[in-house]
Amino acid sequence: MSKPKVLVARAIFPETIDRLAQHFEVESNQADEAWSKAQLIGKLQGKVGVFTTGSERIDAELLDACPDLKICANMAVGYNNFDTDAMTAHGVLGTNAPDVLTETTADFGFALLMATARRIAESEHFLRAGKWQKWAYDMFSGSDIHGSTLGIIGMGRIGQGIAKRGAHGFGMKVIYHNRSRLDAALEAECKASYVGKEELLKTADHVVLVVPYTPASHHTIGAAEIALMKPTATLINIARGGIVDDAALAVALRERRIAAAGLDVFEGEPKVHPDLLTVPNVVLTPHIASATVPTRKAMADLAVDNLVGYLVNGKPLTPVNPAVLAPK
Ligand code: 8YV
Repeated sequence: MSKPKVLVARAIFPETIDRLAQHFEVESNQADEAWSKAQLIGKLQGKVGVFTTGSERIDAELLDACPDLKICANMAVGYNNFDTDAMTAHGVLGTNAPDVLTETTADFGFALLMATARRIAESEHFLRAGKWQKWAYDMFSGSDIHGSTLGIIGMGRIGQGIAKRGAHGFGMKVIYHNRSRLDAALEAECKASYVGKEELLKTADHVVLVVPYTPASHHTIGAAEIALMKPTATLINIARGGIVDDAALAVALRERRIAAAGLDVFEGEPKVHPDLLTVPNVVLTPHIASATVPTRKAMADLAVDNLVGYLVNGKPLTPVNPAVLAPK
C-alpha cells in the first residue's frame, strides 16, 4: 500500500525527515528554497499533511487550492500564520508546538532583558569599534534588574516562566496584565500581582511582551502606550511582530522617551524597520528565542508526533482548532 504524502515546507533536522519517512512519502525542502504561495500550493497537490514553521501562511486561498490537505502541523507555539476559521471551514486541522519551548523561551526573554537594561550589545559594539580609550564613571550605565518592577503583558506559560525567574532569581516585584487573571495558586507560584494595562505601563521598570498575535493584540504597544512608560524603562518584545508599532518605538527610542528596547520579533520580519537599525539603544535579535538545539528538536518532534498522531492514529496531540475533530 502506498504511504500518505506529506510536505515539509522548510529545511529541518535530517532526523525529522527520517521520522516522517517511516510513515509517509515525504517531499522536503532541505535546500530551504523560498517558495512563493503559488509554488507552495503546487507542492501541496496530493499531500495530506504539511509540516510548517511560522512563515507559511495557510489561508482560504491556499486551502481552496489544496483539496487533499488534512493537517498543517506548525513547529511553533504561535500559529498566527494559520487562518483557523478558514481551516476549520475546510475541515483542515492545525496543530502547534506548545510547552516544549516554554523554559528556553523564558530564558531568552530574561537574557534579552538583561542585555537591554545593562546595555550589553551597545557597549560591545563600542568596544569592537575600538572606541574604548579610558574608563568613565558613567560609561554605559544602565538600569538595575534586581529589586526592580517587572511588568509582564501576556501571562501564559512563557510569561509565567519569566515571572518566576524575575521574582525568585532576582527579587523583582512582578506585576502582570492578561486577558484573564491567573488563579490564586498560580499567582502565588509566580509571586505576581494582576494590574490593569495602564498601571503596568506606568509603574514597571521593565515591560516584557509575551502575548499571542491576533487582530485584537495588534499594536498593543504604540506611541500612546510608550508615553505612559517611565523614561528609564525598558521594553522587551519576544511575542510577535505587530504587537509593537515598530515605527513609533524607533521614534521613542531616538527621543529617549524610554531608555531602551530589546526586540526578537519585528513587523514584516525578516525585514526590520530601518529606523530601528540606526538607534543605539535597542538590542535586535533575529527571532531566536526558542533557538537551542534540544528545544528546536523537541518542537520538530512534536510537529511530527502531530502528523503521525492524526494521519496514522487519528489522535493529534496539540490541535488548535479541535472543532475539526468533532464527530459530524
Ligand atoms: C519559532 C516562535 O521558532 O514558537 C513560536 O511561536 O515564535 C518560535 O519559537 C518560529 O515561529 C518558527 O517556527
